[in-house]
Amino acid sequence: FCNFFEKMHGVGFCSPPFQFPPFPKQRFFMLKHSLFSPVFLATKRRKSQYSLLHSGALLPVNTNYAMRSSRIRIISEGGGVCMTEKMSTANTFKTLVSCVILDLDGTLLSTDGIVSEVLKVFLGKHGKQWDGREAHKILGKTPFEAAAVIVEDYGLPCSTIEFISEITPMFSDLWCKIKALPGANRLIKHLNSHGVPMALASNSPRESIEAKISYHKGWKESFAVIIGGDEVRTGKPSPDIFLEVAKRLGIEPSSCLVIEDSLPGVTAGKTAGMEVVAVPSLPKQTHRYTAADEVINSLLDLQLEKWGLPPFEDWVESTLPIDPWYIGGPVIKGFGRGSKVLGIPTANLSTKGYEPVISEHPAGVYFGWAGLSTRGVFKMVMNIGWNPYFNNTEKAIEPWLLHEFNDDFYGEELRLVIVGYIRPEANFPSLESLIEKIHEDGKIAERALDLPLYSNYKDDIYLKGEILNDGARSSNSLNLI
Ligand code: ADP
Ligand code: RBF
Ligand code: MG
Repeated sequence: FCNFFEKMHGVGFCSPPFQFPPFPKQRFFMLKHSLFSPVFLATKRRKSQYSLLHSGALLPVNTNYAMRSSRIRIISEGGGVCMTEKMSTANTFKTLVSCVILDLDGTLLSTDGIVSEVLKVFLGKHGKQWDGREAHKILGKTPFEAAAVIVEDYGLPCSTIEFISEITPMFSDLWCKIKALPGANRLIKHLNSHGVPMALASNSPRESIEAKISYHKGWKESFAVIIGGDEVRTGKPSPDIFLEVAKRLGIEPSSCLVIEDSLPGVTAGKTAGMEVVAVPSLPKQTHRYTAADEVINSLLDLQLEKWGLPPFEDWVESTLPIDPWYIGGPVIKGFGRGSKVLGIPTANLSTKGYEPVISEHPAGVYFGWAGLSTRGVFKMVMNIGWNPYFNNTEKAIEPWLLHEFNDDFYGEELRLVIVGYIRPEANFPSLESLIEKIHEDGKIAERALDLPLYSNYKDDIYLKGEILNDGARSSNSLNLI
């Protein structure tokens, strides 16, 4: 059992300040409590009274913890399973799972861009214009349902079947271009290396799934089960696909964790009785996902230990190393908000020509090195996104150079190499709390950039080199992680 706990949570029991001898002679219980997520370890003292020993995350000290709260429950006793009579009915804690079921389009693959590309061309031929705002209407639907929506909304002079037969070859030609979303390869490799069973459950036909994943090394072999929309009676939001996956894996639905980007997918997972993490693929949609057990911003933010799965071990001092990417150009005027409102100046770059690079990276706080042609190389922390506190309409980059300058440098060439990730973009209850958080981000970046892992990039020739015609050097590396 000790080994089990250690394996599941990647932590040693007795590491200070959690010294708690004598360990081996005790019987252990794994407990879950809504206040101390996710899991902690206890020994039984008397009837219904436990001593907390160690948590995977937050537990402050080894306190005596009586089973006074109705929200505490025993998940596992000595490796077996036992539930207390006081187990809460409130859905405030997360359940331990033993497998992960992944959706494909929009969850592992960045399919949205291809969909827009095809619809732009097709609708253009018919004198219509694809309106990106329609995207949410087709998200997560079966190909037939999605096609029917478009035929109807655009009043196309063809049947849904005719429409499908025209656009299917257009899609097939582009499948080789679909990139893995940031964090997708990292997740697959991690679960693989820990022997956690994985399945793929998509509304796409089985044949399209196979074709799409064939361009991604190691994916097909990673899934114990793959099920397409054409292999069950009804697609998502019906639970059929997920229930069939659970059956074939031989795992109870309640022990399955579904990861989904679309609303129909979330509904399907919940109806199947599974735990569901939503990773919305369209911006500003979080509020629609209330049915999910958790909503995260991107796969980079997935905390597997919350579900009793082995945690990622690649975070270094509150930062996640990413494959570096590059962006640059002359500094332009922004909203004039940075220094005036926040006291934190951010040197804005034009997003023109960089839209694909920017859309590829999830909204969030990143850091790296900034080169200014005549001034040198400086540490930098930045935000990518819509600044929820100010609710911008365009996704933008806001780099704050961690250095005091005596004057402005508008018009100067700024080059950035982005090497790590800190956190998702968030909203804040007050301006003060936003400012405080940005300063905290600055400190994290400042410290991390001294680690050899990140400091080596300070000498990257891109930061000091000649001005290239197109500014950006390489953009697609994040999805390698
Ligand atoms: P804007 O909205 O025009 O970007 P800001 O108030 O955000 O205005 O200020 C950004 C400008 O301040 C930059 O373009 C740059 O010229 C200057 N600046 C001075 N110090 C810094 C710094 N440490 N980081 C970023 N920009 C700085
Ligand atoms: N704005 C937000 O609304 N939410 C954030 O989480 C957020 N994080 C930031 C982190 C850093 C390191 C920086 C430099 C800025 C961040 N901002 C955030 C953006 C801030 O709102 C922006 O710089 C101003 O709006 C200036 O235009
Ligand atoms: Mg600015």
